[in-house]
Amino acid sequence: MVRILHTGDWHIGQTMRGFSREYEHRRVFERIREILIEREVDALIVAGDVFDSQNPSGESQQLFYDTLVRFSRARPQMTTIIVAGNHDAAGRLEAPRPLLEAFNIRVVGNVHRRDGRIDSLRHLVPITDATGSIALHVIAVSYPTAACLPNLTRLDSDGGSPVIAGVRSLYAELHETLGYQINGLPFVLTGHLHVAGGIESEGAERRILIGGQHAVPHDVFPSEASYVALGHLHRPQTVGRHVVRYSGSLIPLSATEQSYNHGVTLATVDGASVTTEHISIIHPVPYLRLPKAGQLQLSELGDHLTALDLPPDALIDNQPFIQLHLMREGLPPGFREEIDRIAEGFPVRIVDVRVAALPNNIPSIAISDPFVRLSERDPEELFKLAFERQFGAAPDAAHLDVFHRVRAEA
Ligand SMILES: [Mn+2]
Repeated sequence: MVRILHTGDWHIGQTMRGFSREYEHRRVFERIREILIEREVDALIVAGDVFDSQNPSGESQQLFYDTLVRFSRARPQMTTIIVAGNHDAAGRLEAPRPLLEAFNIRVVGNVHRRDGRIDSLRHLVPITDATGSIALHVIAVSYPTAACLPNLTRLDSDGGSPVIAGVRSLYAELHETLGYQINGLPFVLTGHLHVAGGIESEGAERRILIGGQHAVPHDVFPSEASYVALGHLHRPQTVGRHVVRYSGSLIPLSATEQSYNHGVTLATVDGASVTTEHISIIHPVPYLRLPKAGQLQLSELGDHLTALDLPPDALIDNQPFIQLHLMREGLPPGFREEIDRIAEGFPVRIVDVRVAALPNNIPSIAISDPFVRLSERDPEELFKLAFERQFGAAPDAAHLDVFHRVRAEA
């Protein structure tokens, strides 16, 4: 039996309206360290987007390596697998490989090819169980850039997307080439990409483009895989099969993620049987909606902040994040500055401001409102206006969901 802890989309170094997330990262990493011990984890998979930026700061890199050492000391026998996401710089992540391998940490930043053939052993990571014998393999695959995919012109063009065909061929090639080394043992795949909910997303007519990338159907992963550990989408979810799963992000990285049940996934592989469990991780800092429902007038903001009754001497790291919902009526131009002025005396961090929707019948007048600058508008409201103008009806929940995902990636 092998216990795998699957996480991803850490986005170390991320800031929200200029506020550092380091304190939250340290807290959730400490929780993961406890889980590694409590659940006697054999393998830790970090499925991409370790850092928020291709050029992470010294502080971000220090937090990352400090965390890896702490995890490694907590479970010395554990193997750690890290793959690069689209936010990571492949070469930078792979640079300390010799040092990391001394800690039983394997990093795959890229798909490595020699003379067009995949360097498959770079992607193969054997995992030992509690008895010390190899019980499973991880085939580690990073975010598939165009350069990672096989020569697309060689692929059969059956009218489908060449990117989907390329990703399918990449996983098939790895599975095929490594068959001998896997030697009948279970194997787990990793991936950092957008996997669509079902097979219907394939085919030219329903091809989905998200953030400039193709969504691939879940059947691009060989069905023999015991588990597929995915990164990229921040909501924890299974896709198509219960063993194809996004663990989701650890903390809300945008207002949209505020309601997500953040956490990690524990996958237990025992021969042919695979069970998965989502382990929730409590957000170390409250993220509050103000007011709890509806909207408030700007003039009421001070009273609402007073009513929160927060300890006035709270350090910045412990101050709650606030999403503010404001009524449109009577909102002065430059109201953002006014919000900051009111909030200044309170131990809060206002990171998201939303202004109530306009009445549906006057979108064209509202668009030309000279008193509200574009930067002061709520992107969701602008999307709704544009959608209604184009289609004559309000967007439904699925449209808004896609919009927020694209926005989060932009
Ligand atoms: Mn990503």
